[in-house]
Formats: sequence, structure tokens, C-alpha cells
Amino acid sequence: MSDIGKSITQFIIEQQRIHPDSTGDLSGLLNDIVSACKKISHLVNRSGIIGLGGASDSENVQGEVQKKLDIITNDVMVEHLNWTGHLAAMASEEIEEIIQIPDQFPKGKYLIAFDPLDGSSNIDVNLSVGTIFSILRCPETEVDGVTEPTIDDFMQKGTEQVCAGFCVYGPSTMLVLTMGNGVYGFSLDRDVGEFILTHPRMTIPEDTAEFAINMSNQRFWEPPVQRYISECIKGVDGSREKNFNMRWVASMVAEVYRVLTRGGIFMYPLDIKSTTEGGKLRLMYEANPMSFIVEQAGGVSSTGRQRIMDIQPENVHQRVPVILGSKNEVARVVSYHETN
Ligand code: P6P
Repeated sequence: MSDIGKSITQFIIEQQRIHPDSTGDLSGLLNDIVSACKKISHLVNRSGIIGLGGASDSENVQGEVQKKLDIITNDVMVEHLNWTGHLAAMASEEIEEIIQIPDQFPKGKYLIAFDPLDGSSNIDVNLSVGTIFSILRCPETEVDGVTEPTIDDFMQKGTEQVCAGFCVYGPSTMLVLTMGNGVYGFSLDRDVGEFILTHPRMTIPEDTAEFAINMSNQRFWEPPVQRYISECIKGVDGSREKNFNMRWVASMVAEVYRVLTRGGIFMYPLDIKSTTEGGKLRLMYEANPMSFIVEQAGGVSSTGRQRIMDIQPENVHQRVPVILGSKNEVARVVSYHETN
């Protein structure tokens, strides 16, 4: 029977059955995330009608002015996840410290790091935004309630992720998920209020002629990236002997979804503006989950000098350079970093 048309609820249960020793904790957590994403999709779609557009009067830990929806969607994620007993703690782009599970609720064995509304600057101009999440196992000592999880418990490499996913709120609401055995895309059918499998085993083409980068930063890039983009722009008149197309949505979820569906290379490289911070995008709840998904779809995800999922995190809001997408194109950029 074709998997297309299967509900995400059925898909999650069937994935659980592949692991006979599973307790159902991960399935429960994923269903909680699905419910949160449905609520966020509703809020994003109605933000203009119910006055949720525009900026709030506060800043997040990143020093960025928060949109009203940044705060609201963060609360939606916390309120859907903190009481169900599947998590030991949470980390959010919008909150500096880790979010403990209130004492009145049971703790579970997982940790989650999320960006509740990535690309939120696009909300007011009606472009795609999204929710990104990464699920890790909580080290045993904290799960039995001996101590509250600390930031150190989150300091796990991307290779330790149990599951990663994102929900893109665009022309359609799509939830993309990997649990380590392929990438699956689900479309939200609003008539029945369920995510339906529409994109089984998503695979990134190994080659591409489409790059995504914020060209306004060109003067700040390092030589390997300068060389790569210059060759793309020269097209058939240059060493690549083929023309390239460019896209930049300023929403990582939209860019990664496009790469998953038709290939491409997405780059937010190190630039001299961000050298002290280490990059623009955040490791724990942007780069790592997206890297897990991209690698599971046959792509590559690197800083230019290191596989992103091999990075040993040092803090929850750590930033890294990101170069991800079609295998052969990312390999070329990495080779330029090795020789420059
Ligand atoms: P810029 C959104 O704020 C984000 O974190 C990513 O989703 C996106 O790819 C990038 O930053 C956009 O950055 O500098 O082009 O606004």
C-alpha cells in the first residue's frame, strides 16, 4: 500500500513499532509537537486579522526585537509540551535559560531545543516562516528526578539527535520529519485538521544550479565563499560552464524545504561581521536539526571546515556558519575552504 495519504499519527505509531523496546514516549512527544504546529499555523495565518503582526516591546537573548508572534508561538510550544510527561527540559531561541518542567508535571526522558518562529521578520510581509525542533535524549541522572536538567545536558553533538523536524507555514503548512531513517513531508489538510503524508523519503539531488545566500554580505565573506559565488555568477562564461539561479527568502525553513524538493545550496557563511559570534544561525535549534534532515535526505551540511553535526556545543545559543544542500556543490565549497 502506498504510504502517501497516511496520517502523521499513523506514521508515528508505525515508526514506533519498528523499535519493539520503545515506550511510546517519543510518539507522544511528536504528537504534542504536531498539535503545537497546528495551533501556530492557525495563529500565523490569522495574524493580520487578530492583530498579532508587528513587533513587541521586548528583545530576545539574541538582542533581536521580538515580534509579537515570537513570544506567542514560544508560549504555544511550551504549553503544548511541558505537561505531557515526555520531556525533562526545553531550550528555546526566545528564552536565555533552559525551560524546566513545572514540578506539578511528570518529567520524561527527552530534551527539545526549538526555534518557535524562525524567519519571523517575514510575518509582516506575508512570506513563509516556520518552527524548527531538535530532540535529544536526556542523560539518565536527570530523568529519575534526582536533579533538574542543566544547560550541560543539552551540550550534545548533532549526531546525538533522536529526531529533528520543521514546520513551514507557507502557501501550505508542511511538517518535515526525520527519525534517522529517511525524511518525510506531511501537508496539513485543514478540512480534517490532520497532517497527511505527501512527500515520502524526500531526497536532495546531488547536483544543483541554484544557490541561496544574502548577497548584501558579499564584502564580508571569506575568500572561499567569495570564489564560489563569483564562479556561480560568471555562469557559462566562467569555470563552471553553466548558469546558476539565485534565491534568498530570509527564512531558513523555506530555503531548506526548497532544497529538499529540488536541490540547491543554502549558505549563511562566516563573515567578518559575525566572526566574534561564530556566525548568524544557531547550532542547537537551527543548524543541527536542519543538518540531520539534510543528511538523511542525501545532502551535506558543513561549516565549510567541519561537518555541522560533529560540532561539540559549548552553549545553547551558540552560532555557526552553515553551508548545506546538494552533496556535490557543498563538497566543492568545502574543498575551496581546504585550499584557501
Ligand atoms: P538575513 C531568520 O532570522 C534567520 O535566522 C534564518 O531563518 C534566515 O535564513 C536568516 O536568519 C536570514 O538572515 O541576514 O538575510 O536577514
